[in-house]
Amino acid sequence: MFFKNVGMIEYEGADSENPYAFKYYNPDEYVGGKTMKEHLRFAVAYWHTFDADGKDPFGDGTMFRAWNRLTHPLDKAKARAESAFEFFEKLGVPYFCFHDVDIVDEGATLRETFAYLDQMSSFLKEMMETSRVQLLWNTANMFTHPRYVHGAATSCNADVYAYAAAKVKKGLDIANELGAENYVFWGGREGYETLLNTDMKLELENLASFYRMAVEYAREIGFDGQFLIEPKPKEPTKHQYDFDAATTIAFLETYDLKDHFKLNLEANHATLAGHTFEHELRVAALHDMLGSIDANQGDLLLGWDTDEFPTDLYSAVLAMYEILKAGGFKTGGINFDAKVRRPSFADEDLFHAHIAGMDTYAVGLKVASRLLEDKALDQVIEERYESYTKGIGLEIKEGRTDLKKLAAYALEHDHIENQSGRQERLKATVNRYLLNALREAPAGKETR
Ligand code: XLS
Ligand code: CA
Ligand code: CA
Repeated sequence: MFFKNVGMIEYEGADSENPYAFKYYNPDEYVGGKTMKEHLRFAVAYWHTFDADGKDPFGDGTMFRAWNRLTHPLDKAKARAESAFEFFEKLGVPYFCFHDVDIVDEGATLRETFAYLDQMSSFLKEMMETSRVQLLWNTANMFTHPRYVHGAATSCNADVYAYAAAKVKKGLDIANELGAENYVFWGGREGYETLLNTDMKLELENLASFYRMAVEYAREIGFDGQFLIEPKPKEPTKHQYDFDAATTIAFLETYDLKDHFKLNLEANHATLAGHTFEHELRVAALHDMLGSIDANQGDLLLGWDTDEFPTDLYSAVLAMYEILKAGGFKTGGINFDAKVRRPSFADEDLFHAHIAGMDTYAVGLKVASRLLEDKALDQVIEERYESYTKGIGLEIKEGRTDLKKLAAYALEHDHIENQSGRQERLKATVNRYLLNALREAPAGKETR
């Protein structure tokens, strides 16, 4: 046992002062026809929770986890997996996510790395069988090792491309073995530093071929999980190809890959791209490309990818509003791609952080569901676009007009009146629902 002082985390309601209890996340409570557990599909990220030690570019690690003290890679990896499953079970999350290098260190050769991965994949499979915790997604880390200095699937070096392909092949075998619901691509080194040394066309074509080969191999081995691409505009690379949802969708469309992928959207990546999280979710949903999310938040005062645990209730409401409007998660879920701050180095902080994140999204779910149920925001939108329900507007909407007809119409109707957008009123409505939901929270009532 690694977390001796922590028992099972239960729902105790908003009146509870127990720091080891959920105040809002009540897994079995029904919200709009489904339980919270079914809606939210929470996952713990292996890398931030079990691998990270708090080091930053200016300082050494501050977190000394018992499970990382062993020296042999496999001993360490197994201790880490045991601590991880103890954590998942105590927290009551249904899923976890990992990169290949998170579950076991790389060996001296690729062959040795694969042998380690095979052993750890069997080990995790056994743990999953007894615990009922499932794999939301796995991925290959193709950004940490110096070999990826020029990228992986967009590297100028074909040997690196082949190496990365081998890692993805192994990643898909593991995904298949463990029954992963999704397989993720995040291209932290897929981009460029300067156009002066970059053949962008070749790099993009190579990236498309890489994705296509992954789809083909998955089909060959019978892996039926969903492929996800996670956009991010920059960091570590100056300009990343999967910049944001719109860019990634356009790329997939250009190379005829769209049917095989959906997006894994991260809140902090949206803000780095100059978008709100809800913008990214809306764009993905419009194209039926919303797959899964990495829940976290950035810090406006810092401006980089700080990966903080989500505690901003307002943002969680707006995110859940988009997700519910899009029909909710299918293969996806809410992965906490978030890390405790460097000074929050105690093992118990990992629980406090996840409890905070899960409660935040539970509130988001409840409020968003109520807003949708009551159609609280719909009327303003309906009224705002009313001009397209009749007359010339309807002709525009139905494609029954042309520039000549519109010009003739405009000449007769050049005294234009606009209506207010009512932004502040809508924000106050969201606040009212949020505050009312918090007031009602202790009830935990069945609402199916
Ligand atoms: C880094 C990314 C990464 C992906 C998985 O910024 O968020 O952690 O989620 O490789
Ligand atoms: Ca992420
Ligand atoms: Ca991130």
